[in-house]
Amino acid sequence: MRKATISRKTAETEITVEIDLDGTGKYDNQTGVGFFDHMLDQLSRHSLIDMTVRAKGDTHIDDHHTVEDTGIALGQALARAVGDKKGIYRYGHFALAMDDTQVACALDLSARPFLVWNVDFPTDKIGAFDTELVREFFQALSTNGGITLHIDKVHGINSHHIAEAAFKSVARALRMALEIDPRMADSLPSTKGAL
Ligand SMILES: [Mn+2]
Repeated sequence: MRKATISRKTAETEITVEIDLDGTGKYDNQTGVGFFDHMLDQLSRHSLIDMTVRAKGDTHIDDHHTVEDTGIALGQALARAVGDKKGIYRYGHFALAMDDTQVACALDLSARPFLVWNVDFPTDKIGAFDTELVREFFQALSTNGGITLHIDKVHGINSHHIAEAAFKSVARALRMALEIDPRMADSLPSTKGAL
């Protein structure tokens, strides 16, 4: 079963993440940060990873710790749930169009964390949400999930669309990478013998 639950508590946040990689995209995400919940819902829906997130953070300061630490917990859950990676496609990519915006993601479930982030936002805020936190989330996800993660904005002029297209492109790329390749059976998609 490719499932995992991670609970993580610090002085700044208390977070529980529960995922099932072989789900249907069911989600129940409550972080106290409305726009971020909307993004996590997209991540679940379009990756088909079932996802329940509960986060209580120091949002009286700002949303930074809550968003970053949710990325850490979600990355740890992904790494645990994917297990030994036998039979998976490993690589995923998706160029996602949303109205004015196109964001492209290419990723490798490599165990070699690396974030390439070529995304700029025309505004500092989406409602009350700081746009710079989108990068913080994907940095934490990459580092803790062991993901080589490249995200490029091809074009786009609306910050809400740019953030949402980033989450959706990563979701679809993750779906591809996590899928079981029927030609790979029990073997590992690497010539090194380990991932
Ligand atoms: Mn939206």
